[in-house]
Amino acid sequence: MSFCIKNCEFVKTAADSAGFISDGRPQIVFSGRSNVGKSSVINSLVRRKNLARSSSSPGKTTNVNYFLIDGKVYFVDLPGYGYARAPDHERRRWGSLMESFFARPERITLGIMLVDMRHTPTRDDETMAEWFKRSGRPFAVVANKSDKVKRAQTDERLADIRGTLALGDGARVMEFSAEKGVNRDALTAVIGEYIQ
Ligand SMILES: Nc1nc2c(ncn2[C@@H]2O[C@H](COP(=O)(O)OP(=O)(O)OP(=O)(O)O)[C@@H](O)[C@H]2O)c(=O)[nH]1
Ligand SMILES: [Mg+2]
Repeated sequence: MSFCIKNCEFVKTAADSAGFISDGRPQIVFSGRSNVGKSSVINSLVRRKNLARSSSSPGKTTNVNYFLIDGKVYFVDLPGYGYARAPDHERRRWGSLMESFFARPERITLGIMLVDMRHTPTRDDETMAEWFKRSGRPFAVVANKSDKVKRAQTDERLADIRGTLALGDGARVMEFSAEKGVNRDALTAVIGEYIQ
């Protein structure tokens, strides 16, 4: 399968819980640190260069952005976290936005948690993994930027990510490269399992 066969579009940005969408369509929820490649991964999955980026003008990056794919499934771009220079009030805003988002976990069809494959997940990543675990909803960890990792280090990097995030054996961790398209079809298939 593939996404965005007919059309995909940015639908809205939500600054608080009043703006969250709950219309019964499945929602694939992407999260990760600032700069990890959330927008790039979404663009890679829909095979468009600019779908996700086009909506992320400054000031909107700390909101929840919704994209509607072929009229039937939402890709939800959660605001990036862990930006070192973010002012305190922005960190607090991020925290309360996430709290209200995860307060209704039944909206989450599948979580896609992105980490940078090159690095050990940060404390913020661990916190994010906790949000997903506590939600009780299925989620997969996607290790992006695999094109920057040497082949010989793949297993070690994936094991480190699995260990640091304390993921159970059943949890899915996959390497990915939005830049090179590595595992694009595999991730498309994983998402496909949840939106039939
Ligand atoms: N080498 C490499 N670079 C990547 C990959 N994916 C994204 N990037 C680069 O990483 C940078 C950040 O990508 P974005 O997609 O904007 O990241 P983001 O997580 O959406 O960032 P924010 O929205 O600011 O939180 C860009 O310079 C991308 O070109 C990848 O798979 N490999
Ligand atoms: Mg982005």
